[in-house]
Amino acid sequence: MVLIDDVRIKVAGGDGGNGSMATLRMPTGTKSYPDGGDGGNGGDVYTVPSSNISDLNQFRYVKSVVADDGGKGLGKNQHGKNGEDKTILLPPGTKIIDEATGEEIEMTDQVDPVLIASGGRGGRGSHGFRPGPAHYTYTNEGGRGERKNLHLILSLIADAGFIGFPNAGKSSLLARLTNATPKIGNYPFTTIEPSLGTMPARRTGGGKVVLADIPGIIEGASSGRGLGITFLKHIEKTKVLLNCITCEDPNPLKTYQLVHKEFEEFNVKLNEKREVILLTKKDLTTEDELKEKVKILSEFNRTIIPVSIYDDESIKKLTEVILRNTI
Ligand SMILES: Nc1nc2c(ncn2[C@@H]2O[C@H](COP(=O)(O)OP(=O)(O)O)[C@@H](O)[C@H]2O)c(=O)[nH]1
Ligand SMILES: [Mg+2]
Repeated sequence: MVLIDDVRIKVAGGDGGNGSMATLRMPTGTKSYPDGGDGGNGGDVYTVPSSNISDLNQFRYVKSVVADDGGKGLGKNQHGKNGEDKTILLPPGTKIIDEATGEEIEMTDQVDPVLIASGGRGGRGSHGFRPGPAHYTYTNEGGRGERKNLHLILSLIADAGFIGFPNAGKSSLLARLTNATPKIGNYPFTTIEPSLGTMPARRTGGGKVVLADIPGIIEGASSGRGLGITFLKHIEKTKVLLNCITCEDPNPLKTYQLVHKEFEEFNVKLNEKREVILLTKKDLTTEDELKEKVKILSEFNRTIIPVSIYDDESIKKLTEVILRNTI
């Protein structure tokens, strides 16, 4: 499944029900009294942020949210049923843009629902109108519900970010652990924006952990070259960095230092961030070589996990470490 973080939907309040034009028939010779009830109001559409949701996948196929129409009024002055409201739960951080007006609302952590499209009012029934044909000229139609085209954009803040040089295996790990489908292979410059995926976190009762594959770090990124600032900014917000160094690397020490040199130039605080070193593609090396590389990197006092996308045990371990560091 892909992660949907940008979607266009239609929302509409329910239409108001028509008022009834009923007339209470009295015995012949006496006056008749209009007794038609009012139509019910159309339901409203609300949005409310929910931290149990971390994507916009609910709109993958369903592209519209329409509240129920109000029921029509009936004779004997019976009021039509009000249409039920609809509430859209959105992940915090979703920006809602009204395409017609450009108006923007950001779903933050507030708890109060925001009215997005109001329902039409129910039409007036004939009750209380003066008897006689004149009342037939009153309009009793229910009002139309408000209709809007909305653009929803979710800026996900990643809990954990894969960093490292191109070809280190970042995209493969993201694809292995999450619902994301990033391009795998040597595509260091195809995406400037990090790809994101969510990983279920059952421990927290259905919560999700957001992982980011942050495109290849290259020398000079901190001075604005290459992918530069955009991705370093993303790194800043994550709770833990997953520093990927491939076992194919003949000099993991130098690679580690280069990545950290970039951090230092951009923002020293990044060096204080929680970090796990992933020795990736461990299936391409021997036990002895792996031990040697772990030893070399152990001087940095970080957790080191050898992983391979082909080794379930290592993926399981990585999952646990990510959960432990992000929740
Ligand atoms: N043998 C092996 N190959 C891997 C592993 N992980 C990734 N690769 C390969 O390494 C190459 C680069 O992987 P990719 O995920 O695109 O790296 P990225 O540039 O860091 O995102 C691809 O050809 C992958 O198929 C692994 O665990 N074992
Ligand atoms: Mg990649």
